[in-house]
Amino acid sequence: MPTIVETKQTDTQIAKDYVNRVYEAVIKRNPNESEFHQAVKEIFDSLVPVFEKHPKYMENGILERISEPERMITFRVPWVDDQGKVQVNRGFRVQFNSNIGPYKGGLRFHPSVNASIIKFLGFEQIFKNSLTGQPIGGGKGGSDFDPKGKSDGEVMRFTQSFMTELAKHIGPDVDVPAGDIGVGAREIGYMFGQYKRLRGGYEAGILTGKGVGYGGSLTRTEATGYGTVYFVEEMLKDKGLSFDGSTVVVSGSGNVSIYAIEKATQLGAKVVACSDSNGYIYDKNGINLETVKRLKEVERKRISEYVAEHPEAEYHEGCAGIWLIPCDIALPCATQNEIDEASAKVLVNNGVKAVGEGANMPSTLEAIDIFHENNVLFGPAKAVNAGGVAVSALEMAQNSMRLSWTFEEVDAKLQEIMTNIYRNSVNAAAEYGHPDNLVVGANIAGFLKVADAMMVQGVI
Ligand code: NDP
Ligand code: 2IT
Repeated sequence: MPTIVETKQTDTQIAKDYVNRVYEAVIKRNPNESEFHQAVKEIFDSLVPVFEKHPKYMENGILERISEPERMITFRVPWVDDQGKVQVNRGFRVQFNSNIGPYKGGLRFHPSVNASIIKFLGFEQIFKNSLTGQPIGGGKGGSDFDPKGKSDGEVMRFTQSFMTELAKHIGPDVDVPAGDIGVGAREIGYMFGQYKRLRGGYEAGILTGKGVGYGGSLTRTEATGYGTVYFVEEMLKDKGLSFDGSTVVVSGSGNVSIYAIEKATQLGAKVVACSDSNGYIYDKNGINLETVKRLKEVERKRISEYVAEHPEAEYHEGCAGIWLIPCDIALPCATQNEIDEASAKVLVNNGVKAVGEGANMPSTLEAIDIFHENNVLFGPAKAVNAGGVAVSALEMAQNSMRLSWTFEEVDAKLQEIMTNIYRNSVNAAAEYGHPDNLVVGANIAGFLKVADAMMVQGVI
């Protein structure tokens, strides 16, 4: 008779072997896609306790299925620049999982975009969207087009060409894109116009992040940044801490960063630094957000210009240096892998108490280990930044009902959603034997809902 302990070890080993086997198959099938491998590894490793407890998911091939996109579309995007020269970019849309709702996720326009980046983002989106409690599946898309330095006319011609192809694959009940890096109100407006023209009808729910004058939701612009701060405030509250009186560093100076800075400041924090891909500013008195908003949202200028108006502030070349600044709370809100092991160690040595990932996968796996080993409160991206897509789902709901809620109503719903995500992640972490590990908790809580839907919908 095996002892109980021996049986338990065997179950753990079976679960680990399963996860490792499927992970190896993912690597083999998707060579040279390091970002996708990283996102898969983080999630798969968290799920071992789930397979140990519920072998039915292994028997049903859930991991094999969930890690293979339902559909991946790539397409040519030709357009004509201001000099009359033909340019060609590549467009992508990954429709990763639709078991709990239509594919939902942003579009990224950045020269670094490739299949690996789109797949890591789409894979993460499955679990993030599940965590929101809203009926939305996982998708993501974008292009290697670089909006930087392009005229409005060039951006319009590119996005119209992009949408002309994408329109064949999306629909309000099929796949609903939104913004991400390089895609904001201007790009969504052009894409909405082109889709409407192609369809010959007004399908408001085809995109989210629309202007409030034509079907957009109040609070969507603020949602990711505000939601990030609401989530981190919950983490802090549990340990008797708060934003009030704290020193905060926020990387990036785009949509997520600006509204994270705004909400953290409203809650009594002093945000002393932010950045763009060229460098960072340090303003020991606290960043003047009105200047950053004007420079970035209106004038589309570099963050270095800030110091011309605020001579007391410093500008430093190189965006990674921002993590050298001592702070209580770090909110990486720019891009993937912006905090590596070395930066994580500096943050820890400087006494950071909490890290909340406003961007997608901003910390490397090694950096996350450093935070956990040093008892830093760590909020993972798919939980922390889920407020953006959650309000996108609320925008879809309002479009379906043909009505609009007030800013206060949407903000209250956002706060409730972020608190629920936090609680569900904490509870799942504890139930599956990793108390206080929100990476494990968020991954498990997000996974279970999708896996259960996959179980009852048959092998598809
Ligand atoms: P924006 O395009 O509005 O801003 C991006 C910011 O990050 C800019 O300051 C940009 O600097 C900087 N940045 C972008 N790429 C790099 C890079 N390779 N290296 C250094 N800095 C970089 O994008 P968002 O604010 O919308 O997105 C930021 C992050 O948040 C992304 O990871 C995105 O996936 C994630 N996210 C966004 C949501 C949303 O609702 N918008 C929802 C959930 C997550 P520069 O201008 O110089 O390029
Ligand atoms: O990464 C993300 O969650 C987003 N870019 C927002 C997606 C959305 O559909 O609002």
